[in-house]
Amino acid sequence: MSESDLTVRGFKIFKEFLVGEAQTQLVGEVRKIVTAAPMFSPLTPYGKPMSVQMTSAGRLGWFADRLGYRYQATHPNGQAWPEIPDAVLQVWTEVTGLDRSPDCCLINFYHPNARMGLHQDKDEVDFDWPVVSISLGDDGLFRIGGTARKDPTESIWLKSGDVVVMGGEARLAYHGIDRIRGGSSTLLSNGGRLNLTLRVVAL
Ligand code: MD3
Ligand code: FE
Repeated sequence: MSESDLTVRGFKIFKEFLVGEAQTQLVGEVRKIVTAAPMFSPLTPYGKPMSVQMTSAGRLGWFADRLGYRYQATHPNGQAWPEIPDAVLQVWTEVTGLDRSPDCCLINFYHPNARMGLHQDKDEVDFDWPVVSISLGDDGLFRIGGTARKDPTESIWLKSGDVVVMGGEARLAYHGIDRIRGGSSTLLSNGGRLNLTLRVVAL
């Protein structure tokens, strides 16, 4: 880790891990994935669409409808998800040092008015594997709590190119995105924030 990196409650934050051309390259990879596997807004169990749009790459993708949250091997259009791009796998390897590749690269897109409520990621089989998040585009206000919903939270702005590793105790921490700072980045021509989340899902 470098001078500007920080650890907040077990969240390892690599500030601007990706700069310049590396960010542009990842956006290009995301565009290819979205062409093959279009973004959709999953339904919450209450039947209301989430404000975040998403799609996935990898062996398993995340999906939600009235039946609940789950990983599945196909996009809602019935096709297999695209492969996780090598440039994305390279980030995973560099920040985790693991031999095992992630099963899922969830791609979340936030319009400036989108948000993601405080939640835990518990749909995976083994919480010993870390989760890696890559932020691209507009700044997002990331809220981090503890392992109980009532635990106090603190907020940090994630910027384009920041990479976060959630391992150990942080793996089951409550977290969410409260706000997007629209117009804070020119990386995405139509604005907004992309987040790539890499996870080992199953054995
Ligand atoms: C902390 N996404 O997709 S990434 C999600 O920016 C999600 O799109 C947010 O929370 C986003 O589930 C936050 C950071 C993140 C991802 C996974 C985590 C934080 C996490 C898993 C455990 C603890
Ligand atoms: Fe999450």
